[in-house]
Amino acid sequence: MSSEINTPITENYDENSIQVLEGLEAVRKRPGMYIGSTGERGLHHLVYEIVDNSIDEALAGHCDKIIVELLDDGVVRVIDNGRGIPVGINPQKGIPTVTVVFTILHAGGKFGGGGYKVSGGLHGVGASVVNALSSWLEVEVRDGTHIYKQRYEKGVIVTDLEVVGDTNETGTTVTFKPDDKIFTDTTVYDYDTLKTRLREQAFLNAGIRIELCDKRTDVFEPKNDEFYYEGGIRSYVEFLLEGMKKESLNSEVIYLSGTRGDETAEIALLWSTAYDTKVISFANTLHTIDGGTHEQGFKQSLANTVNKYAFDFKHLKEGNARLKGEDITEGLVAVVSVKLADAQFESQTKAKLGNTSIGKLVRDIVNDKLYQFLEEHPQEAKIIIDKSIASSNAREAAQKARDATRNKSGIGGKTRMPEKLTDCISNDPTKTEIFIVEGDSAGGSAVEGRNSTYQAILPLWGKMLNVEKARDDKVYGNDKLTPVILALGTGIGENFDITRLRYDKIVIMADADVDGSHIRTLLLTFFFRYLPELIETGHIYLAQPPLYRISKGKQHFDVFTDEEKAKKIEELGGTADVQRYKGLGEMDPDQLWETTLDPERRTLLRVTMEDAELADATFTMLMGDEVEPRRKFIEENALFATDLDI
Ligand code: TSJ
Repeated sequence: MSSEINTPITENYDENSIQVLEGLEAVRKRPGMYIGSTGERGLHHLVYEIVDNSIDEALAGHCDKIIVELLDDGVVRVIDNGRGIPVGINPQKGIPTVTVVFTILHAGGKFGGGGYKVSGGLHGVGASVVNALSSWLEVEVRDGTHIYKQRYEKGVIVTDLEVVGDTNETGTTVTFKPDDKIFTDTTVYDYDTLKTRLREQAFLNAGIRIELCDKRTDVFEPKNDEFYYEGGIRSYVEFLLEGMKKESLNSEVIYLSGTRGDETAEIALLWSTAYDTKVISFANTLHTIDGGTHEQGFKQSLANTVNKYAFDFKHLKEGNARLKGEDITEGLVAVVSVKLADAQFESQTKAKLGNTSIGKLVRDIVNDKLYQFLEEHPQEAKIIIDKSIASSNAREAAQKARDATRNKSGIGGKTRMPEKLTDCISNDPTKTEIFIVEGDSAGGSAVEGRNSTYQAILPLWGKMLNVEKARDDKVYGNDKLTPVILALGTGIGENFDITRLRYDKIVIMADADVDGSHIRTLLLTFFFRYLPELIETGHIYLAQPPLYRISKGKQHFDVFTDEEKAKKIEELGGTADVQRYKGLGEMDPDQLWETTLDPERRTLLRVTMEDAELADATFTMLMGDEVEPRRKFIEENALFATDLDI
């Protein structure tokens, strides 16, 4: 396409008009090529294309407010308070620049030399595409003096750009109606889809105010949201954390940023109590779902920096293994946002960044500034490193458990059973029960007292674990839980297969004292982290051994709490014999059967995911480095235990 300098404007215009029609005709013929799809996604994409232009204006420092309105009849309006799309005649095309923007393919943002430095894959090129795919579109430009207006239908100019009034404001308003001949699936906008995207844009562009307003008269309730985040991606990380319903391990979000040439990178991160990792990355505010050089650079340098710091400051000793990337990223919540002039996107979905120079910038920033942060915040550094070490221990222990419980004899073979298991006779997994019992003596009574047809007994830990000594390695670091996995038959991790579960009910049976409570916490945490399916499918239970036997004459009542005790005594007229049950270990087999094992008389509590999550949080607290909450927990529970000992 050559622009011959000396050709008359009119001739040029005709030539261009033909190109215009051909260009926009191509968009209408193959809309998918320009907006990805003509389904719901494509429909929403039209809004993003338009809003992106206003965001570019904001990034250039000329706009701080963007409003998106959903109107009746599928119409959308986008309003900004920028400088207004230029209305002067474009020297190359001989028509107003605003008309160029809406009628010539790939013209937005980059025209006339006054365009923006930073432009993403599709940024600022989409106005003409949106125009072509709209049954009508109107643009209004306010330049501080006049209000200009132009209307198009299916991309074709139907009115010249004309002055329709005066104003002392500046800005651009675009109103359009997506063509239902193109968007045949649906032309109804989903408020929440737009909300999510616009909020994301507000996080990525700190200080821009973006408002979304549902003005459709047929919607159930008018909706309105405004997004404005002074903290930018720092706020984003806080928002993500809130959504995960987890707590931060760091006192505040760590923020790192840097610029080299026309490339900038910023990173916000913290560690949470979660076990998964949430890292999301953006290039020129486009979500790079498949990551790319920036995200990879971040993860690499994060692992290097934490390791370097850990060795430099003797958290790890010479000869210790390096912390693995996956252990360092456990619980990590991070947003990586880069801006660069010439973004190259790879992969099928065009959602993976390919530029190598930005990867290097990110690495340099993390290596430098995160290290510096760790040096200046030794307490935060210790939290991060302890978390990584705990993750590493847990991962190794899980691997051990997996190896130990792998059914080596293959399909149809007999699975090795743990030595201490006293199994039941039945092998009907819809009727059988296994009681995981604390301590050998309780195990002995349970074996004698049970119904051997369908009740199996597995005693754990001959001698109970001491709360304070039961650190991670005691729980996972050796093979203490292997018998449980072996007995259940399901395997663990990638070998997990619930159809091989050997029991219908898995019952944790522990005393109502501090050690019992610890063992419950520990087993629940174990199930929660490694066998959550068993909780989700309702197979895990807690036995409720009674606390007191209340007798009056020949009548006996077992009660489980102090409140029940008081109530029962009152019912019996204020006087009764009260016998306190000692620990499970001291019950005789008959008592154990009557109170805790017999389905007719016992109370079982089915464990929910919420219960287990709570146990997990308690466990983390107990195992963590913070002495104060642990001491408090032990004290409170010890108090409860002394109460029983009266
Ligand atoms: F997509 C679009 F083109 F339709 C569109 C553009 C839609 C909306 C709602 C806003 C915009 C837009 C464009 N807002 N602000 C601008 N700014 C410019 O186009 C502009 C203004 C002045 C100068 C200059 O160099 O003086 C340069 C530009 C690119």
